[in-house]
Order: sequence, then C-alpha cells, then structure tokens
Amino acid sequence: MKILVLNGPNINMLGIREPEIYGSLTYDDLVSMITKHCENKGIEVQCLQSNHEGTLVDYIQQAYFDKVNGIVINPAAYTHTSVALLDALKAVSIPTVEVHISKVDERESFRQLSYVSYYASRTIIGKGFEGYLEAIDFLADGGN
Ligand code: CA2
Repeated sequence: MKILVLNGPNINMLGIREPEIYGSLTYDDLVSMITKHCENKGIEVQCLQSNHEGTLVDYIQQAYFDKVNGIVINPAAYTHTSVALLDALKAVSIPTVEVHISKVDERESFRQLSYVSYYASRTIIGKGFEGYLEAIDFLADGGN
C-alpha cells in the first residue's frame, strides 16, 4: 500500500501564524505524525508540499507512474480555484481523500467551493492533523 500525502500553498507555514485557525503545530510535526502512523500500519507514504499549482499537478501525475494506491490532498487555497488539480486527479484516477485542517464550512463564502471535491471520495474537514490520519486509514481500508 503506497500513499501520497500532498499539501498545497502555505501549509509549510503552519504553526507560524494564525494558530487559532490552524493550531500551533508545524508542517514538520504533521509529517512526523503521518510517518509514524504509516510505519505502525506498514503503509509506504510520501509527503510532499508545494506552493505552486503546476508542481502539485506534476506530483499527482507522477503518482500514476509510481503506482500510488491512494492520494490524501489538502490543496489549501487551490481548493477553491483549481480546475487543473481536479483534472489531474481525474486523469490519474487514483482514490483520493480531501482534507482540510480548519472548519472551511464555517469560514468565508469563497471557501465554500471545492473543485477537488468533485473527484474526491471523501472530504474531511475541521479535524486538524487527525484528519490526515483518518484519510490514510480510509484509503488503507479500501475506501474509494
Ligand atoms: O483548512 C485548511 O486546511 C485549508 O485548506 C487551509 C488553507 C486555506 O486556504 C483553505 O481555505 C483551508 C490555508 C493553508 C495554510 O495557511 C496558513 C496561513 C497562515 C499561517 C499559516 C498557514
């Protein structure tokens, strides 16, 4: 079982500002948490982050050639704008879970639309870092 965890723009700034929305843990803390969780479950995992839409598209395409079994994606701000990420996910046709750390449904109206949701099997919101682990477990348990 091979999972790609993909994070979009500014997720590398977690813990630095806006702790009331995103918590005080950092991106490195997130990666450690995911790595440990996957080690315990015998899941092979790769965690990647980019601030660039095209790079995220490249990572999704590469997942196809790397025979990745599942993608966990927090597209961050590109959630609300990117048809390119949606198309990339559709193109590779890999089971995908969308994760948002914050309660996007209770925030600004521009955060209410997610293009990636048109493809994702599940969207997990407002559970902090735990949401990523839940998404991994869902994919590892054969959810698609
Ligand atoms: O709740 C989420 O996980 C989001 O995907 C996070 C994005 C936001 O644009 C989405 O609407 C919801 C933001 C990523 C992190 O942004 C930071 C901003 C300030 C300080 C640290 C991180």
